[in-house]
Amino acid sequence: MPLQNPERYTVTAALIYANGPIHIGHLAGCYLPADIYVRYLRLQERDVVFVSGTDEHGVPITLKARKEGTTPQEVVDKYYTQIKESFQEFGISFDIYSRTSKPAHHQVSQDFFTTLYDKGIFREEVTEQYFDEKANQFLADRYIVGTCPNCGNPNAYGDQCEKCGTSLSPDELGNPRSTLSGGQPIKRPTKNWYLPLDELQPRIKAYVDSHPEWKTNVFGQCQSWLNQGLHPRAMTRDLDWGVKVPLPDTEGKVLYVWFDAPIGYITFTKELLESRGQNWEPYWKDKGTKLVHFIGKDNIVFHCIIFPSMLMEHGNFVLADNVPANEFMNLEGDKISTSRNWAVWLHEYLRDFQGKQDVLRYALCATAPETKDSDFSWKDFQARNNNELVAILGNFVNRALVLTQKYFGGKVPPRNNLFDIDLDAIESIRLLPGQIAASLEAYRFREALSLLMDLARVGNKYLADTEPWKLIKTDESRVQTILNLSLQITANLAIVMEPFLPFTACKLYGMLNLPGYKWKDAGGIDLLSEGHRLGEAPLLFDKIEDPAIETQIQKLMDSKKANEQSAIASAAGAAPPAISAAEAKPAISFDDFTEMDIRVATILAAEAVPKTKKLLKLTLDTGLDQRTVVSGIAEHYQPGEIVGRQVCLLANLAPREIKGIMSQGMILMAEDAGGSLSFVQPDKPVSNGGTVR
Ligand code: B3M
Ligand code: ZN
Repeated sequence: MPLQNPERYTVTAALIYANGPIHIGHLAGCYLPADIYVRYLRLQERDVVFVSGTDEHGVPITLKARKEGTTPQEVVDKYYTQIKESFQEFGISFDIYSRTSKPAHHQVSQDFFTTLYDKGIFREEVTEQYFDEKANQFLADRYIVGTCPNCGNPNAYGDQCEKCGTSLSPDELGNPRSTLSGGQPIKRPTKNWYLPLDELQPRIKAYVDSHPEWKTNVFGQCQSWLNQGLHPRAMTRDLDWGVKVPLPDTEGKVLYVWFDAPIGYITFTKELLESRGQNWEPYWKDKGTKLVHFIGKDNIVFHCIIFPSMLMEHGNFVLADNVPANEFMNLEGDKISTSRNWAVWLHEYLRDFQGKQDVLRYALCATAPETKDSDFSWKDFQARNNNELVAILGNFVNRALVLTQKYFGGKVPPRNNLFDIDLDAIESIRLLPGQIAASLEAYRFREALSLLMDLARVGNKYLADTEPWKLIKTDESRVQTILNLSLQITANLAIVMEPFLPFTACKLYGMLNLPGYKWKDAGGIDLLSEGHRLGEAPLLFDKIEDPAIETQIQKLMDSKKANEQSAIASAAGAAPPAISAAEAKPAISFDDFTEMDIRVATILAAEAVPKTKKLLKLTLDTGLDQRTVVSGIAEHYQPGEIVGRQVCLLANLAPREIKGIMSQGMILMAEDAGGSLSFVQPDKPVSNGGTVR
C-alpha cells in the first residue's frame, strides 16, 4: 500500500546515459511527469528533493566513444553539459543534476558494494567469458557479433539481434567475432560477484505484491519477471570504464553499471543536502519518506527488482513507494530512433520554437504514454496549441484582463449580488483544484491537465453566458461581479497551471500583478482583492501557422528519405556495416611494403572472359606499357561502364595465366563486409604510371 501522509519525498528521475542529446520521448516518458509531480508537491509545501543526473559508466558510453573516435571521458563531458542545458531550458526543476563520474559517487558505490560484500551477500563465481586476445580484454556482450540463431542475421550482437529483436546471450551466436579486432574471441575464466536474486525472490515478491496500486504496466512487468524466476546477476564486470571493484586483485574489473547508477540517486541526494548543510539520511532511511522513481518502461526491472534487492540486503533504506514508469512515445507513427534520426531533439526544438517550451510541455503531457505507447505528431502539436492553449486558455485569460482594462481601468472591480450562474462558477472553482490534486497524486498527469483546461472552459462558458460586453451599457454593477469572478478564475488558473506550464504561470502572475500563490489558496475567490491594480495583458499564447509545422514535417521526411537511400545502398553492399571487418594480418616491415610497385593506370578496354561469371579482361595504360589484366569484378561492374576509369594496379605481381589469358598484375579493390567490391581510385586525375605509396 502507498505510504499515508508522508513526511518528506525523495523523487528521482532516471539517470540517462551521457552518450547523446535528448529528445521528446525522454521528456514525455520520464522527466516531464517527474517535474509536474515535484512542482505540485512544492506548491503543496511538502518537503521534497528532486534528484537526477547523468549515468556516465557502462558499455553504452564506451561504444559511443569508439564511434566518435574519442575517449569515454570526452563523451560524457560533452553530453552532460548538453543534456543539463536542455533540461534547464524546459524548466525541469531538479534540485540537483549531478554525474556518476564524480569521485564522491565512486566512493558511495564502493562503500555500498563493500557493505554487501562484508555481509556475505554476493556469490563469487568463475565463469568462462569471451576474451579478445588481440585487444587483450574481455568482451562485453555488445562487443561480440555473430549469427543470430533465430533469423540468421550475421551481425547480431551478443545481447540482442537488432534485425529480429530477440534477446540473446553471446553463447547463442554462431561464428562469434570481436568488434574490437574483428578476430575470433576465445573463452577465458574470470571471477565475478553475483547478487543471488534467486534466493532473494520471496522477499522481492512480497515487496512487489504489497504494491497492487502500482500502474498496471509496471506491476504486470514485475510479475512476469517473478513468474519466470529470478536468476543471479553479476554485479561486477570485466571492463575498464566504470567504478573500480573495491577488492584486491580485481584489476580490469568495475562495478556493473546497473549497480552503481541507481546508487547515484543516493549520492546526489547526499551531495545536495550536504551543500545545504543538512542531513541527507532521513531522505533515504526514514520510514516517513516517500521514495518515487520516474523512469521509462525499459528500466522497470532495475528499479522494481534489482535496486530494491540491493537496498534490502544493505539494510536501513526505504524502498520505492512507487515507480510510475511510462511506456514509449512514437513520432509520426514510427518508433523514435537516434540512429535513423527519427526524433525531435530538444535543442533543435528550442532553436525552431523560441520561447515555446510550455507548448511542448503541454502537447507532451496531453499525449503522454501513461498506459500504452502513444504518438506525437506535428499536426496534433499545432492543434493543441491553436485549439486549446490559444482558443481556450489564452482566450479566456485575455478576455478577462482586457475587459477589466477597458471597463475599470485595470483595477479589480467589486463583487456584488450573486446569482445562480455565479454560484455555479464558484462551485467549479472550489472543486477543480482538489480534483486536479487527486489526479496528480495518482500519477494521472493527462487527466490532471485536462481538468486544468476544464477550469478555463468554465471561465469561457461563464463569459459567453453572461455577456458582460452587452451588459456594460445597462448594468455596470453586474459587469463588476462577472469580471471579478472571471479574474478569480484566472488567478486560480495561475496556481494550478504552474506544475504543467511554469513559464506561462510566471507570465500570468505578472499580468495579474501577483507574487504567486500556494496550492492551498486554490479554490478561493478572494485571490484578487477589490481595487487591486492589474499589470499589462499581452497574449498568453500565439498561433502556430502552417509553414512552421511544414518545416518540421519536411525535416522528418528528409530523414526518412536518407534512411531509405542508405537501406538501399546497404542492401546493394555499398555502405559498410559498422562491424565485422576482416581479421587483422600480422605486422610487416616498411621494406615489405615498398617492394610492391603500385601504379595508377587507365582502363582502355574491357570485355567479359567467355564461360566465366566473374572475370573481365582489361587492357590498361600503365604509363610504363599497355598490358592485359584479368580481374574478378564482372559481378560488380559492366565492361561498358569502366572504360576510361583510373585504377590502382599492383604492377610487379608475377604474371600468371587465367583461363588461357596471361594476366600481368592485379587491380586493387576495396571489399566491404557485405562482399561488395569497388575500385580504389585516386580522387583526382593522376598521370598514368603515377606511384601509390
Ligand atoms: N542509464 C538507462 C537509460 O539511460 C540507464 C538509466 C539509469 S537509471 C539509474 O535509459
Ligand atoms: Zn535475429
